[in-house]
Amino acid sequence: MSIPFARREFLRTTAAALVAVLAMPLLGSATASAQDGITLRMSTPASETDQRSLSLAEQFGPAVAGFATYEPHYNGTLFAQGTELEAIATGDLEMSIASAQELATFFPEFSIFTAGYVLQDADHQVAVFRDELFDPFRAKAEEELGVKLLAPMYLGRRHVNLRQSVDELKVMTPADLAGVNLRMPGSDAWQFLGRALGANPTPMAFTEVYTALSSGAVDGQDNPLPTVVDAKFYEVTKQIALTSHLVDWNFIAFSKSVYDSLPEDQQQAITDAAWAAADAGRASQLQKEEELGAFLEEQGLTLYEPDLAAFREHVQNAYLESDLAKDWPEGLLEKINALSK
Ligand code: KDO
Repeated sequence: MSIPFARREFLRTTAAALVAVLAMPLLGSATASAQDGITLRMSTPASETDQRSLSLAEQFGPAVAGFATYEPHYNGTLFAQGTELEAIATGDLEMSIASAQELATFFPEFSIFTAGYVLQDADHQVAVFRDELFDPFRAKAEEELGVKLLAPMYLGRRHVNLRQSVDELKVMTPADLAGVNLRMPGSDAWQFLGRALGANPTPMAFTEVYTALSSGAVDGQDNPLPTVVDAKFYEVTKQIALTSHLVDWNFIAFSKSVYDSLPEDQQQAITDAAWAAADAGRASQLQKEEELGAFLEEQGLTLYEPDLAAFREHVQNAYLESDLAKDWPEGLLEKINALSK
């Protein structure tokens, strides 16, 4: 798969601009605060009650408070979903909760981390992130985009969440999703996953999904249970087919030029704080995933397990036969698989 022209052109000009930015003293990219500290603006489409937002606010913010002000912006109000990495690269933003799908729009090989049924669970994500196999990915994001990937955040097991009741449509195999208008986030990697599931994917920003579900503009969406609850999608849907098609993750993404401008002890504090937030967020998200099935059933939704073997086979074949897989480094899938316990 080739990089879309606009992204390619962006990377070419950004690489040149980065050299210039990195050579400059820090002027206003991380906005200087009154006491000479820096302000770290974090933009995310997630709400302030999302577990990743909460763990950053509770762990990261206080841990860096001695030298920086953590300033989160939720619900895509500062930068729209999918534009945050570009904003960090150009010096307009300091932090985001970035997805592998967004990184794949710049570096196609990241799509291996967006493929259905590859990452097995939260521990597997951490093992992959810490393994040397991840080093070239980290380096590419830093060197070519000016974005440091500090720590992996657990988003959770994505399932298919539909407006139709199970009497109208029961999803046991990918064939049952034929013609289903499934909202997926708006990038190629996400759209591919929607098609691999057997659905008809519609690109749409996260912040528009509730309205689209309630008006019937889409039949459904896919997200982990804690997101279905946090975004109140349960108010406008009737069922969840527990496909677990993607154990999804994000990265705490941080401006390399800001990071490099800080003394070593502050750099270390930032990295430690990011891991503390990621670890706390992972634990609470896992706990919510355990608990929320019962809550959703109380809200009147039907939750059930489809034919997982049929989904796994269909999704894995779609990836292996795709152009996406051509960009995956030789032997990497096997290395990722070997890290799963
Ligand atoms: C979504 O748009 O469905 C998604 O779950 C994609 C994730 O990568 C992440 O951006 C998330 O939204 C937002 O943080 C909102 O939870």
